[in-house]
Amino acid sequence: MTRGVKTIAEILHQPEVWRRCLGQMKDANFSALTARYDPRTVPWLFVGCGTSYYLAQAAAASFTELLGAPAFAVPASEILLRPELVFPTGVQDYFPVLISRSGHTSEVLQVAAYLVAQGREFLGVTCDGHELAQATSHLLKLNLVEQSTVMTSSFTSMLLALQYIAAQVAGNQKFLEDLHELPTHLSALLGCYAPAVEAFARHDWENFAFLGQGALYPIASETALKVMESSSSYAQFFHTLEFRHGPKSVVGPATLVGGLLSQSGLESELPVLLEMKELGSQIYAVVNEAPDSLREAADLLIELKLPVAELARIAVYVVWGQLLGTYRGLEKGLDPDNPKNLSRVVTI
Ligand code: F1P
Repeated sequence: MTRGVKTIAEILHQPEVWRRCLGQMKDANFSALTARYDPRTVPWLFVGCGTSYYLAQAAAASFTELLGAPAFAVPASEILLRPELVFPTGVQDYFPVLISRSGHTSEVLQVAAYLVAQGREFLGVTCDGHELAQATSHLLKLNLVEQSTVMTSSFTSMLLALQYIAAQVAGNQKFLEDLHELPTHLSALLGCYAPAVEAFARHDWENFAFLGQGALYPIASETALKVMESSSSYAQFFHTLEFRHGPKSVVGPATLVGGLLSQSGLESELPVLLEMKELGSQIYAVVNEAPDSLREAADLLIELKLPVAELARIAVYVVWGQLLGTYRGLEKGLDPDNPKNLSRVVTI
């Protein structure tokens, strides 16, 4: 049985998929989106489930950073079960963005129906289309077919597409150029680091904690989810400095602590990771430029050296967690193409 081949192929083919999706975005026109709402002031509300919820969080951070707009992310279930918390009384103007690789997830479709019943416009972001594509005239459907149960290239490609929209609306040409450079850089990085991740995944940790601040927090969340889904391991995720406030009690020789370190926050974030090394855990670090202290301490160091804006790097940060989870699953004798307990779409 050739376990995990589909998932690994989809992870390793991300440079080609990114190139194709970014090319698709070049020809896209989003002026209709901003015809009725000022994109810099309307609160953007990003909605998704599972991986697509973490994508929603990363998109919200990207829209705020690129457009200066208020932007929030909620799991679809919160709108269904606690709408009064999502829409405080008096909040009228917001622009929803519903994200779903399949376009078939029940909770997302129920939110779409809720919005349609209110006569509210929304943007649908999907790969497969299905009912979500039928529910709205504002649609971003990526030219991407992903067969694996777990989301990998769909997560990164939809994230890049949403960052593309924000940068295009903001008129940030440099950021758009940065995004177009990423496929070439990722291809080189995969050649350099994928074998190291595969070797590293042979360690038999009992638990994992992935850390990130700002737009890297949802990337840390998605990294943990990939490890959970693909290797049936227990992984948590925290804002980096939050890890000191209690959760670090789990740290020891059987723990892997992964730090997704920003350059702008490195001075505060790095000491947390080094402290966990002192407490006996192994540490995995993804960073753009590594200081010597990290080079000496890291058990696995992925140094990106990307000559692009910090926000344009975040999709690249998740790739190593996608590989780590998949290779860890294979080491445990599992099949990441058919992850335990999971289905490709959750319908209820
Ligand atoms: C969302 C999702 C995935 C998860 C699994 C089940 O799917 O929860 O995040 O990894 O594949 O579905 P979608 O709404 O983006 O299709």
